Amino acid sequence: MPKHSRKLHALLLGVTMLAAGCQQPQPTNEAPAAKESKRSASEYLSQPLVSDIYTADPSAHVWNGKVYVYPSHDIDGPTPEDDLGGHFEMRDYRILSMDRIGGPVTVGPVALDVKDVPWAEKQMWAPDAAHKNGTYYLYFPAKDKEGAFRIGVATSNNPMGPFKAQPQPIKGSYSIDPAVFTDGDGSSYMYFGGIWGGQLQRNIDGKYDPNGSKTDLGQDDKAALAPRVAKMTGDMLEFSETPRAVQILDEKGKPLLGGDHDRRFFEAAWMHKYKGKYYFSYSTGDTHYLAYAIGDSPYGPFTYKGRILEPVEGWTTHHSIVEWNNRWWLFYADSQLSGQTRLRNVKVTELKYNPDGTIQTINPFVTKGTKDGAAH
Ligand code: FUB
Repeated sequence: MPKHSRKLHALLLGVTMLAAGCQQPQPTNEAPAAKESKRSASEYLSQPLVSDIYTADPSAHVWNGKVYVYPSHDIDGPTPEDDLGGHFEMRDYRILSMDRIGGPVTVGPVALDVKDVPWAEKQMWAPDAAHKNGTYYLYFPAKDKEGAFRIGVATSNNPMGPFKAQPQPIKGSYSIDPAVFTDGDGSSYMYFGGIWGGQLQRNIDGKYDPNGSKTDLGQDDKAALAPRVAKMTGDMLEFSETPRAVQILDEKGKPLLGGDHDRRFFEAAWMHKYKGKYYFSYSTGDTHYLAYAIGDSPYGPFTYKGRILEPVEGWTTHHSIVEWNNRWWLFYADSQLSGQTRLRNVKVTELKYNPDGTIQTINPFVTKGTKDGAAH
């Protein structure tokens, strides 16, 4: 980018973030502008929540009136990009907090480092968190010493950490992207799984097969690989049952097929409840949509309803949905700050429902008639 347009880009970014009430970009040794996005800041629907570290996969929660975001902490590593996500080499977690959406964002110190997780070797991917009886639980996937993804849990009495990891991963856990949902009756459920680099296809019967397929089942005309759900034990540290398959059905009640890349589950599960219905949402991975399906029970089945977010800049798309101040918010991520798939930044925008409970699809870029959903 020529020098003058780089300056204009920085100016626009600052102005837009100020307008949104967000933190201004800070100079940093972690976020070099090695490659910048080709778009100007004003073309994006919303602006990065923080720019002094790279963040992705935002799992947001509202606790005691404050908003906490549990993201992946992206770093620039040496591994070349591949289809299995080897270039996502994250080694720790840092948590974000804000008193209000659109307000200043605090970036916490390291909350959990891979070196302090006895069973984990590398790749601290998308985490989530839960809160019960004064204890905060951080759930995270990481590769163990055999190269298999497992899901671990760490606890703290502070939502920002530091967290102390349990010595072993959750028994019976595998694959990636845990999302823990607590229902109105106090029962908690973990949704998880991801195909390709997320290894769901290498854990068909819950046992890791290092020689399994690299991508999916390779059966386009059969039911797609299903994400998993398991009820948590009362102490939130284990599964109380063998994980079950989460069925996502089409409008005729048939499971979505493996070849239906525009709609089938890939990774990044999230669950929220709206007007008594359960909304299971997820990424379609190689087609880059955030999609959702609605059901009557936390176990499903869920019927596919449509898209929440059109493709963002960057390969991955991952999100969470929370209610704050009587409105609903979509936390998501793109690659605006770096222009690189592996160095992402989290964002937030408002999510709206139609009267029939369907979700209005969001375009992450500004077109005529759209504006920054976070600027309130
Ligand atoms: O951030 C690493 C992986 O990329 C996550 O676990 C996936 O959901 C995708 O965002």
